[in-house]
Amino acid sequence: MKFVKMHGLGNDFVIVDSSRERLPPDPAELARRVCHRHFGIGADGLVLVAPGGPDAWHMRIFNPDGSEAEMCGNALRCVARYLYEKKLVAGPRMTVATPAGEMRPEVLLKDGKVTGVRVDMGVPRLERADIPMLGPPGMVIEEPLAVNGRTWRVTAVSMGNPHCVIFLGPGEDVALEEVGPVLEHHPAFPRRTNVEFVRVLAADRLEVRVWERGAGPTLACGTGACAALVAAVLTGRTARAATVHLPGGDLLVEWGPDAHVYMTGPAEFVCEGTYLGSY
Ligand code: ZDP
Repeated sequence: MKFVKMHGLGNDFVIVDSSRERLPPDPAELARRVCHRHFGIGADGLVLVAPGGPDAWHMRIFNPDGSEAEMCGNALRCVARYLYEKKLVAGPRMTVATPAGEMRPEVLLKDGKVTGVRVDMGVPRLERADIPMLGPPGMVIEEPLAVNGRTWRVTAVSMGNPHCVIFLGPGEDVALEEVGPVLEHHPAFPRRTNVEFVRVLAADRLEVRVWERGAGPTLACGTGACAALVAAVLTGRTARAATVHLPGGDLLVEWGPDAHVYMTGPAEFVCEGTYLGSY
């Protein structure tokens, strides 16, 4: 199986053109094996791409635990650069269909060189049932949720995939490895959830740490950065555009007047090769 490995701010992916490889109908086991850091290639996700029309591709993403995610921001930037540099699309603008809907990435160029990728991530969904989260209808804004004897105030945002955003006060800290998995599996989230701990540094700067559903702590999460900005705007903490500092680097996130969220950041190639393991 031929693959390309890429990363966006250290959130790394194995990308496979599923129209050219014979893959199992259920890629869960393949994802678990390929993503494994010691027994596989090592990645935060397995991304399958396939052509779906002129300058339109499909993308599916599987977490290291084998579960399928509806959306993935960092992988979208990687896929856009991959399609552009491998000349699988005609130009820098393209459409990539995900289980969460059609996304529109644009490869940014300067003097013919790729400097980054900007993605129209679509309109965030805020209705509780759309997260999905259990409870009465309405938005989930700083709602108390008890975990391990401590009450967190959670704001729930769907960027196609579920996010639970928690703001940390100055000096307040959290043991991500302890709280992350409990929130990920909290019964309030029937499809589990990604978890973001957010510190507001300024009206245009956020610091975000992510516990990803099906993956654990990662160096960056594109949809998580978008969810954090949306939650910060909803709670009056920031303006509609902010730089989001993640452990792996920075993303620019803008919640446009058209209600779409735009994410801009890097996408880098690591290597390409042939996976020789079994699956
Ligand atoms: O929703 C999920 O299950 C996530 N683990 C998918 C991956 C999200 C990602 N980190 C991103 O950048 O949006 C890749």
